[in-house]
Parts: sequence; C-alpha cells; structure tokens
Amino acid sequence: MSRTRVADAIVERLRAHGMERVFTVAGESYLDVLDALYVEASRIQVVTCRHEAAAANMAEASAKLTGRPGCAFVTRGPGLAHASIGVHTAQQDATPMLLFVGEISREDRFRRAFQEVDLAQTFGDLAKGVVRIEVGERAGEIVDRAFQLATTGRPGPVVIGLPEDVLGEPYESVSVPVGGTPAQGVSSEAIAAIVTRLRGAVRPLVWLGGSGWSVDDVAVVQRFAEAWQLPVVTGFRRKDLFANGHACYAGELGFGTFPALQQRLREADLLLVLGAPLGDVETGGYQWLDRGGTAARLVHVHVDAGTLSALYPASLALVARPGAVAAALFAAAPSPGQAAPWQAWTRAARADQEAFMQPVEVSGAVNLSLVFRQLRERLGAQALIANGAGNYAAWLHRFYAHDAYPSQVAPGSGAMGYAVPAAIAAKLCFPEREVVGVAGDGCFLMAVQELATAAALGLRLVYLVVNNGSYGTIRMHQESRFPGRRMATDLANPDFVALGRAFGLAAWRVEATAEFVPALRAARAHAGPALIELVTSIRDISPGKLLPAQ
Ligand SMILES: Cc1ncc(C[n+]2csc(CCOP(=O)(O)OP(=O)(O)O)c2C)c(N)n1
Ligand SMILES: [Mg+2]
Repeated sequence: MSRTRVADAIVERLRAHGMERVFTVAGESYLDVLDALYVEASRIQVVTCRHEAAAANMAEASAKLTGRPGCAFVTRGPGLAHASIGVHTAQQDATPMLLFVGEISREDRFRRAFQEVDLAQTFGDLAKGVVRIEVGERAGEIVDRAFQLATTGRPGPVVIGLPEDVLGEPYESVSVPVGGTPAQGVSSEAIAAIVTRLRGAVRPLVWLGGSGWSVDDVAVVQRFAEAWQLPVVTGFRRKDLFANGHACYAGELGFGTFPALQQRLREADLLLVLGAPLGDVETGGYQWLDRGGTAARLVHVHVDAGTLSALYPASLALVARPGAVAAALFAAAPSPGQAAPWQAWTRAARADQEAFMQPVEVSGAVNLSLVFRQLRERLGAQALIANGAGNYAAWLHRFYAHDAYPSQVAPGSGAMGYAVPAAIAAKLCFPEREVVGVAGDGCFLMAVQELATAAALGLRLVYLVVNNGSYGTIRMHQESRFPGRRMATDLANPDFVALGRAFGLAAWRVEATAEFVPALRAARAHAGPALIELVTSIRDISPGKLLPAQ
C-alpha cells in the first residue's frame, strides 16, 4: 500500500486497463491529473489537441480501430460541450470510450458556478453512462466501473466527472487486478439450429456489422463464408469486415446501396446477421425490411441481448460474439468441393457488386471514381482510410476496396469533422501503416486546426481534400426538393494548399485526374504530413448523378 493522490489513482487505473495514450485539451479543472500524467509520461502518451471535438473523435477512432477503449480528458462547460460530438458518435457506433471531464468543486455545485454543467442531465442521452468520483477513496473503483460499462453489453461512451477538489486528495492505493473479459459460450444446440436453417435455405445472405470485431473474428468469418459459399454484405461504414475483392463479397448496406442489393435483401430467404444492429441507415430508413415479414427469415447474432429483436423480431436470436458463432459454423461446413445449392445466387450477388465498383463518367476534370481506385492500387490493402461525412464519402466507399481489417475508420453517426482527427488517431495506433484521411471542403474545415497536431507530432500521413465549393450533400437534397433554390450551401473556400503549408504540411493541388498519381507519389514520399486538394465539379454530385448546369 502506498500513499498517492486521487489523480494518480485514475492514471494508475488507465495503465492497469492497458491504455497507452490519452487525448486532451488541457483545463485548470484537472491540473492534478495532468500532473499525474506528467509522472507517467514515459508510459502513457498525452496527445495535445487543438479542439475537444477532435480529442473526443480521436479517442473514438482509436477504440474503433483497436477494439480497446479510447480515452479523452477535457475541461467542464465549454470543453465538454465541444467534446460531445465524439460521445455521440461513440454512442451511435457502439464504440467503447471514456470521456473524463474536469468539474467544478463539489462545494460549489448548484450555485451556477463558472462553467458548471450537470453531467448526468447533459449526457443522459448522449452517453451510455455517467459516473462521478464523489468520494476520493473510490476513484479506482469508479474508473474500473467506467471501463466495465463502456466495454460490456452494447459498448458505448462513458463520461467520468472529476470534481476539481477531489483530485488532489490523498489516496490509499491498493493493487486491484483488472477483471477478465466475460466469457460467452456458444451452445452446440444454437449452432445446430443455425446449421439447420442454412441447410434449408435457397437464397441465404450473411450480413456483418457493428463493433467489437477482432482481426481473428474477421478472418474466421471469411473462412466460414468461403466454406459455405455464402454471399456477404457489410453494414454502413463497416466495409472492412469482409475482403471487398473476395468472390463472396456482395456490397455495403447504407446510403447509396445499389437497387439490386436492396432487392436481394428483400428476396433472401435467410438473413444471417452477425453483429449488425439492423439500424436506420443500413435498412434504408427501415424500408428495405418490414418488421412482420422479416422475422421468419432472420437469424440475429449480437453480443447485446438488448439489441436482439429490438427493431426486427428474429425467429432465431442468439447472444454471442459473432466471431465465435462464425468459427463454430465454419467447423460445421459442408465438405470442400461440394457445390452449394445457392451457388448461382452468390455469383449473381458478386457480379452486381463488381459492376457497381466499375468507374463512372464525370463532367468535371477530376474523376473521383478513378482517383479512389488508383489510391487503392497504389496504397495496397494495409493502409488505413479515415473519412467524415459528405457526398465525397459515397465516392470513396464505392470505389475504394477494403481488403484488410482494420482498414477503415469512419463515423456511422455521419459526423462531419471526423477525418482529420481520426487519421491522426489511426497513425498513432498503427505507426507502421500508411494512413489517408479523406474529407470534403466542408468536412475538412470543421477540424482543420488539428493539422497543427499532426505537424507537431510529425506524423507521416496524407489528407485528401475534395473541394467542390459546396456542402454538396445538402445541395443535392436541395436540388431534388427545391430545384434551383440553393441556400446556405455555397462555400467560399481558403486556398487549401496555402493553408496546408501554413500548418507545416507539404501540399499539392490536383485539377485533373492525371495529376493525382504523381501528387500521391510525392505526398507519400514526404517525411511528414501532406495534403492533396482535389478540385472537383459540384455538378458531379454523386457517382452517376449530374446536377443541372446553372
Ligand atoms: C457536424 C455536422 N454538421 C452538419 C451535417 C449535415 N451535413 C451532412 S453532409 C454535409 C455537407 C458536407 O460537405 P463536404 O464535406 O464539403 O462534402 P460534400 O458533400 O460536398 O462532398 C452537411 C452540412 C453533418 N452531417 N455533420
Ligand atoms: Mg463539398
């Protein structure tokens, strides 16, 4: 037993839970924690961010990529308000995350003290849980509880309030082990029931999604699909859960899902859903599946009982890790060489997906379908690609093939401003991998200040900024609902190349498709962060769709 501060106990628990890095914007409300981090600086990296939204997004992106919780520290009032977007994304995407918030002193509560915010009320809906260290001697227990809450069931963000006055209090530290991951068995009866359903199917479809996948899980799912020759689709922004170049891969469910795949979803007589929550975006706003007609053909596997049958009743629902189920189904696979009865169905699904990935014609000088295909060819499968929200992402997701896990980090929440911080987090988590952050002109400027963070850390990564001079997504919706009446979507942009250079990045502008590969070559060769602006035409609003000339 040794005497330390509450702040030291918090940092000690971070280490005990294997945290190697925290993302921060400093605040006077948690000076003791900063000092405790100073003591542990050789073991926990403290990333100094320029905006709390970015700190929270980096923590969320880290967790998404590694499967381990991401941690951010911010101050009360303004700091937590900024950070809330990362909490929202973690909640939407079921990402385990801890947001530590330095708070006002306990004695000043309910006085409308400077920057006072009630965390429980504010994050009541945004976060999975809110806890507070009210009693100094329980600090270790509370941090452990926050980790447990963030990582179990449906994972999510937990906010931990740190009253300023508690952090410097003495703390009797005792050595407490971290609890093991709860074991989840898969019963042989449950597997037998799924096998029976598979054997009886004519048009089966495997649907992968959600969080909590490991590299091994993804590998075993591929072996399972191969052995059974099943067509596989992935959920919104989870394209890297299955090798996109594989003969079983049939496409992504989300915005821009091609009509043939929507139809396939309706026609499938067995939907084997592994980890996907069957949410709004990946069901076409709950339109592609109807509640009544889906149950009989739905087999749903998810780690969280509360997710199963929540939106779509399933005739067979199983609380289990999808990877464990896939492993058991692989073991029960038909003998090799035996053609599956649904072989033609699988081939047709694959052919549709291959056709969908073919480049399209555009009206402008930069063709994003070719750019993203060339990007993939040059980078290879191991690169990590980050993006935020905007129509540029529709081009990226359609024409960039993910063939390794993890290789994608994106917000299912559709939050703009994600790509710049997420790319930084990706590079910190996987320093040996190449990282590319892709953003629209709108999305990019919502987090541009983090170029300073990338430059300060000397990170070797490349940003692609798709400049169409518009909040293009919204413009597209405007043109379809109120043709010719555009409002609040034209953007007056800075010179992105000059902007990048001002932050210390190497930067290039690409105004024709042929200029992209040379610019990419130069950017990848640069020994620090680099930026490529892609000047596109707003008329090429989405793949295969042209806005009228005005
Ligand atoms: C934080 C946030 N604010 C607003 C929106 C609404 N929104 C969705 S896409 C979009 C425009 C994105 O613009 P840009 O990054 O330039 O991409 P583009 O659609 O032009 O390719 C907006 C404003 C959002 N999703 N997130
Ligand atoms: Mg734009």
